[in-house]
Amino acid sequence: MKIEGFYFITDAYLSYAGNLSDVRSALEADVKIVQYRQKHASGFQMYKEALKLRKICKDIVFLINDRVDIALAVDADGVHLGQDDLPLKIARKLLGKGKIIGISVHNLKQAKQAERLGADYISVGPIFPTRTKPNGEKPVGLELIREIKKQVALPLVAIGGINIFNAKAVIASGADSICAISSVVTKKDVRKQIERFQALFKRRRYGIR
Ligand code: TZP
Ligand code: MG
Repeated sequence: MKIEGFYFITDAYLSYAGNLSDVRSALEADVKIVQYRQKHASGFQMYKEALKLRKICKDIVFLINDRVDIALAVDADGVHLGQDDLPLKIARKLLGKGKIIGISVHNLKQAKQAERLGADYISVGPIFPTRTKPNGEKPVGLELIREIKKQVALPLVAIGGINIFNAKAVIASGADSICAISSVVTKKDVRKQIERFQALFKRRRYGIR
């Protein structure tokens, strides 16, 4: 698959305007991939919200974080898995070949393994320190993006501590896509924030530094 530009992830706790409004703004900013991420809700609540988001994300890629069951229930386009979620092989068995599986990696070894096991894309992070995922891994830095891009052919989404000021360096390191949560959803004008990131990708597309 091809991933380029801003990758949107929901965060109902950090959000100023709420998930539904944020996803609408992301669509207005021409985002082509949205991930519903909700770590603290019941299956019922997740199902109801994911169903709503699936409906408004009908023309773009809509993924569910962690939960293969919710992805199947709302006919999402796939899932995004962490290293401690269901094994990729099992998720693939449950979802079938037609669905997208993305996986979070924190080092080169995991990136190579993701490719070997048939992931559709990888996310690499946290690139920089972040408070959004407090118990997450240590920051991996830009060097890991360059290293992985040299050795792994999968589309790469960079995540973690990315804001409009450091995003240019992340893109220059070879990231196909970037995700920023707190620097986007905490703001009043989510669309405008995302458009600033999108503009950086447009510049790269046209070879402007
Ligand atoms: N995975 C790695 S870092 C992270 C996730 C979900 C959080 C990113 O949030 P922020 O606010 O953009 O640093
Ligand atoms: Mg996970």
